[in-house]
Amino acid sequence: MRIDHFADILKQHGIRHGAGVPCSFFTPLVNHMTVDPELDYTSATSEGEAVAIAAGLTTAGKPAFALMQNSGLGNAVNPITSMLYIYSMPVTLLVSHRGEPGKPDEPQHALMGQITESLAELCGLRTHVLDPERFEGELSAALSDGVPTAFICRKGTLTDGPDAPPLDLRFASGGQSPATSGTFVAELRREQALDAAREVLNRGLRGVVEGSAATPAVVCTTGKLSRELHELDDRDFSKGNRFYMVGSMGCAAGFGLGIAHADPGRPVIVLDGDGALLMKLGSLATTGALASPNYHHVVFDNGAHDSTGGQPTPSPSADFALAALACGYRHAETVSDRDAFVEALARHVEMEGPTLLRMIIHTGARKDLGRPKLSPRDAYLRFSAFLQGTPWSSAGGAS
Ligand SMILES: Cc1ncc(C[n+]2csc(CCOP(=O)(O)OP(=O)(O)O)c2C)c(N)n1
Repeated sequence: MRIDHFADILKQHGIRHGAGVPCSFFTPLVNHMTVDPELDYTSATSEGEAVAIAAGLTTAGKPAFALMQNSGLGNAVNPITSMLYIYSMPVTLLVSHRGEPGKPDEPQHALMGQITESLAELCGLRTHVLDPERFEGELSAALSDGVPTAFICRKGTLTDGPDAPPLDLRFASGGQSPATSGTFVAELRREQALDAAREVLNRGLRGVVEGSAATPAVVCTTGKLSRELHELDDRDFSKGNRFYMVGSMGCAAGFGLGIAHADPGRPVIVLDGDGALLMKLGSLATTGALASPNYHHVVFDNGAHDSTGGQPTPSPSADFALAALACGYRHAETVSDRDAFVEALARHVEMEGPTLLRMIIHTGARKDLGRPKLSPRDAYLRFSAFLQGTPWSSAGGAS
């Protein structure tokens, strides 16, 4: 299938964005996307991150695909099962088929080659082998049914891409330092810090949430952070600008990045945990490279996986502010007291991003902490409606 024809089908169905980790089977597509001004490709650092970025774009009304070698399907299983599947996000996956049974290939592809289709199906993806005759109809059906779908792409299916333009790269080293330095000791627990942040997070929200471009989109990481923020002021479902990620640990950053990329006019605030950020630390590099001015990363760093019992993470010796700057963020700093946090957060969302604010906190949470009562499907529909400025109608009410 000629790549220009394949790309035309994507465009005709509103897909102009993609994120991925490449496979040589997709070289024609990736090369085509670098020269076709109507298409946009983000190079992700892991296949799970690619899924998260494509999910963010799609949620914000810019349908997107995630592209990966079938080896990377293994890296993406959790974001597919805990995010695309449970929220029923209509993201298209393009998965190459290395190690196709009966065809000679490298040994590392032998097992995954045998299980690729069945693994995609087991992950809840509507799965097709990419067939030039059927692709358009199957893509159209997947998008109108609103389900996550995988197209398994065999060797030689996509052809005739252009050569990649030559790269003229400059490699940065020894940039700026974080705005704060020294040793930081926690004063607040996460819930107290979230409480202090609410005024900024809710800025621009009126009684009934409207899709004003000034209202920040707030993406909350997995675990107790989401539960606490929901309990603090969204039990009446009034905060349509919030998305609580119930699984897909580490994907809040990529998901928020997809949203920021889809709508540069909307501030995006990602509330992350140290464990989650460390799980997908490559997101810092993707964010720095994309340089979205509207992206603001806040890391609640308690040096622990607090949500699962407080087991330590290596974050006390991992300076996220320094790492963010090293990856291309425009501004980063660490704070640990309430006033400095509120001041810095308010300042960051007004700055040109990407910015990163590391707030040092204690472990610990209330014993009687509840859970967001919206079903995952409704949580997705509510947030997507907010981002697209459309009314939210519940798919089935609170769960
Ligand atoms: C892929 C994956 N691995 C592990 C878990 C279990 N889990 C849920 S929350 C969490 C801890 C997250 O730690 P951190 O991001 O530091 O946030 P904190 O709980 O400290 O607020 C873990 C390990 C998960 N949900 N998904």
